[in-house]
Amino acid sequence: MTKGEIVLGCLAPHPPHLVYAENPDENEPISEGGWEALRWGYARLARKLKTIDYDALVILTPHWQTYIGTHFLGVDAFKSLSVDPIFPNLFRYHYDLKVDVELSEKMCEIAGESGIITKMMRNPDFRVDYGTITSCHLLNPEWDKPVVTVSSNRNRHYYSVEVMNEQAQALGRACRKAIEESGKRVVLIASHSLSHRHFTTEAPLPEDMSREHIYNHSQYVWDMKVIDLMRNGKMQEFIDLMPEFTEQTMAETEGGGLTWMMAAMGMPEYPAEIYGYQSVIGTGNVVACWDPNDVTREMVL
Ligand code: 2X7
Ligand code: FE2
Repeated sequence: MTKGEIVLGCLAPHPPHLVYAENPDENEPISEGGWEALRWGYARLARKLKTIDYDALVILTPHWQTYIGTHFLGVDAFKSLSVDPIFPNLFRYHYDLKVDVELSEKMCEIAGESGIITKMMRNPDFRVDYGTITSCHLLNPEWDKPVVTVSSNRNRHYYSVEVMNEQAQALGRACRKAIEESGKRVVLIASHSLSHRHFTTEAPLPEDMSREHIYNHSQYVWDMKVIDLMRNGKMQEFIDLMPEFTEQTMAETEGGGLTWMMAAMGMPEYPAEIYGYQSVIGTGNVVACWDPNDVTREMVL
């Protein structure tokens, strides 16, 4: 069997606002648009994905939180209505997705063998989290590839960002080994924002762009610092700075997505492709990807 590989890694933020702004058939509320810098960036990355041959999307999301170990989706398909608990006014999405259970089981098995506490999630009525739905919708609106969602273990809350950072790297290395043994070509997704201070009140019209801005300047400066590290292929340095960045900006990196993805990809030293940066209700969001292929890697922004 040919060795499997990670063919792309995407940092894909999941504010449900971005799906709302697109007005896809699957989502009930109707908008007048908004957050174009992110949506146009996402559309360009989605076009790149169409040019890549891959078997499955594997996503780690901070909105599936597990307190004992890391869980993996373990049912062939999920179909339901996802209503965002905080923004039901803008996200009521009818999803219908397929899962690569074979790959999911392999990752669960190898992670378990490496000492990580794991569990397959076999409940057919499980409600898939909106991080998975939003990032996957924006990267692949056709939903024509199977997905594996990996939960976010709450190491950061039980212990510290430092412990999260170590555990997520161990999980990343285990997932890479599982992907290689599976023989599959896989796209990884770290589903989250960067700095994460929210507004405390919402604009009457959620898509009123005259009200959208980063929460404060220090959050912005931190976001630019870490994007600069991405651009310059200094991901080990970013992972080393993760505790400071995450604590000072309340960053959604706390769920482990980026740390997991970078460890799985062997801490890239090549530049990330940057597709767009914008705030959503004050949080900082970048759409970026790491393309291990020197021939197809581009300077986007
Ligand atoms: O989950 C989110 C998020 N990460 C960022 C912004 C807005 C809403 O939800
Ligand atoms: Fe989030």
